Amino acid sequence: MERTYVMVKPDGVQRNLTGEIIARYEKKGYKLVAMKLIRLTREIAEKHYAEHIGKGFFEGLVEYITSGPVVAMVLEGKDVVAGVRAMNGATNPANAAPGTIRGDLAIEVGRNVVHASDSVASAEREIAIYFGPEELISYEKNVDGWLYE
Ligand code: IDP
Ligand code: MG
Repeated sequence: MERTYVMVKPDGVQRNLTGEIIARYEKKGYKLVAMKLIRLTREIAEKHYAEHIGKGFFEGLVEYITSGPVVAMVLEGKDVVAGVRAMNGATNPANAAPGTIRGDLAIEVGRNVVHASDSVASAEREIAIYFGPEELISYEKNVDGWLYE
């Protein structure tokens, strides 16, 4: 089953949106297989956002993402990478559709409350940054038969 890396960013934690954001994924049917509250160091932030090093917004992004604790998690489900990206909405909340997390809960691109991996390859890379294999819990849920044929 596919997995993705998701993170409630510091603004989401500070604005007490952690529960609401996780609840949306849970209600959809995605399964939490790992979760923890952490504070990113600059080193981890640079690793996570390596593709953006050198861009104009990079320093602001590092300041933002290291400014307070984040809730890091791994979600599992069929096509979960694309599914969570769709639920999160466009990177800039100004362009994010109502009904999406960013469309409903955020205003500016530099405060867009949530992160999710953009591909299966990114998910594997990002999960490995934040979690050891022993922290990923595979388990059955009785609801699985009501979610998948
Ligand atoms: P994503 O989070 O939707 O994958 P990316 O393009 O990978 O979007 O950018 C990573 C993060 O960097 C965004 O979520 C946002 O917080 C921040 N960011 C991206 N573009 C800008 C910008 O133009 N100004 C300020 N922050 C930006
Ligand atoms: Mg990205």
